[in-house]
Amino acid sequence: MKTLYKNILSSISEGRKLLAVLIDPDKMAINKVPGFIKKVNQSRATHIFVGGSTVDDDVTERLVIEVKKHTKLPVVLFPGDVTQISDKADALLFLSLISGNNPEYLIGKHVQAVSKLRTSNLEVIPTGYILVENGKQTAVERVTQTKPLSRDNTQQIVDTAKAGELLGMQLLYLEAGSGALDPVPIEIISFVKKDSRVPLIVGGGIRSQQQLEMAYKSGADLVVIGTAFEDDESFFNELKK
Ligand code: 1GP
Repeated sequence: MKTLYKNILSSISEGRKLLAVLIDPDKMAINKVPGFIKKVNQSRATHIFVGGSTVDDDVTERLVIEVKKHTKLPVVLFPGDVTQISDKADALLFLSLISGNNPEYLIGKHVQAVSKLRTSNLEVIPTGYILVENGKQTAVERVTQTKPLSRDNTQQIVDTAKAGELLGMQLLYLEAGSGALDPVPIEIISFVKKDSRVPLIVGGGIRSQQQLEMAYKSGADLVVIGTAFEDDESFFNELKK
């Protein structure tokens, strides 16, 4: 049943905020999965995202299978590349990097993905992915050869998000980049939220409960956190159910 997007919409209408724990298959050994997922299950996390900028073939699928053995939370692919698409997950963020001008990440990779998606049961969710400058170069920037949008040009970010919505994106993702020095500024989150009608995901550089709450308060519907859990799993203790 393809209910993930519907569930996101119902959560928003009921005022429930969502939290995704991001697992990078490149950084998580399979034998660490059970212990890690146990902590995820005890936390307020509502989704597990799986993906990374550079991941070897088949690693993602093995990880997804192992994760699914230990949780009922939906597993959503957040792929850095076509090779990270696995039928074993529940859904796929079909990311279009609308902040950049690289056709490969606007449409090229998507065309390559179709032969896999045509025969899969994955719920495919078109997502406008917007990279916002954070103070240092991120993996997304390096891999996609695109520049992030300047954090000083809020209007450009708001217009980019709106253009994504008008193109039919069902989600918008404001991304500061994995391990960002500074998360997406709260004013930017709030302006984008006010101007758009689709659910808003925010991620990159969020390391504290306070930053998480600020992101929610300014309009994020779903926050993604990866590095903070990779660096210190005790962060889960602050985010208990
Ligand atoms: C990265 O938005 C995600 O693509 C999460 O970022 O790893 O900094 O939490 P962090």
